Amino acid sequence: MTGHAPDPESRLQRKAYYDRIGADSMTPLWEVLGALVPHQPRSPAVAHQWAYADVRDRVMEAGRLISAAEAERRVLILENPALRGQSCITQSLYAGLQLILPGEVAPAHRHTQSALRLVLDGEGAYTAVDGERTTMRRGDFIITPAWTWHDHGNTGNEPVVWLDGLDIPIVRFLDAGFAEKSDSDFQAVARPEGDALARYGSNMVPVDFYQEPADPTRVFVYPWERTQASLKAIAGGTPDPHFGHKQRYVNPATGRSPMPTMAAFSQLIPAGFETRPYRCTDGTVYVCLAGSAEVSVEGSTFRMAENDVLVVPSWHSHQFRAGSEAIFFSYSDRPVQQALGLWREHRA
Ligand code: 1HN
Repeated sequence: MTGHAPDPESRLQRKAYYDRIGADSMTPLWEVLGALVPHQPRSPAVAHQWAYADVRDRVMEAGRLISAAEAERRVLILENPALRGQSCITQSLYAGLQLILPGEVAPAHRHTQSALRLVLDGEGAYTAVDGERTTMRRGDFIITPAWTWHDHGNTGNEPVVWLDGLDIPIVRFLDAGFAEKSDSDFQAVARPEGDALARYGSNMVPVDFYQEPADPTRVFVYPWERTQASLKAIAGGTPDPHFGHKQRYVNPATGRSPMPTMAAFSQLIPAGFETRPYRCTDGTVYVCLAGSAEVSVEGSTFRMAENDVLVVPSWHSHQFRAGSEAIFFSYSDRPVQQALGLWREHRA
């Protein structure tokens, strides 16, 4: 941290000392202090785009190599190029592309990791969460809160692909992971499709229903139809200079994020609109759902088309420029940072 380098004699003495204390599992703070407490976030992750046109074939190839049942989940993990081997897209988030073919089931299990899905491609799949099935349609944002039973199936006649977002690295960091498999491949259907949305997602909740702030929402599907209608309706107004028209998904019973560890957002960038540079401490995974846009991240430009995925690491300044009107989904660890009083943003 001091500007001057030690003389060779001191270096040798210190090195020998470090070796001696190393034998007692100790190490000097002063050699690492700057890296431990940086002036501002210095994420080891890099900005990176996965163009769906390029990766779709790779995903389909997996469908010829292994069944969903054998794989348990047939997923290609999107690994940050700077964090290879760690199964993560940022230091705190996991992302993957999951494929389910006609007639397949991904068997029921549950785990303490929370999951979100964004449906990208194909029709005819369903997912079941704690006894209720929902048909997966493109653009639907679906959640699987921690420790809820979930299984997926495809009763249609085309492959279905969605993006999985999980808080795996957070749970791993805390060494708090539990998981179990169900005895049967799929859960018994306990309630008709649409039940949760009717009970908890229609501006009302059951009369005696109250939740704690960290409780996940009982609404487990946020249909694209509703998201799109909301964004289109507000797009007539003045866009925010940094976001265009940006909404956050909430647990309607609390106003908090749908799950305690991950926030999700949907935003419409009007045609021809350019957002001002923005950065925040939550590294964010963006997916282009409609239209196309250029996103510049710290000087690199990514041309985003439908179903493309882009990761923007913590404190990386980014800016959108939409040719045609574009809609982006995104998710991040923001609720964790906010709960801990760590979250910051900067609007240039
Ligand atoms: C999982 O349960 C799913 O249920 C997807 O679809 C990806 C990655 C790691 C651990 C569990 C799913 C997963 C996962």
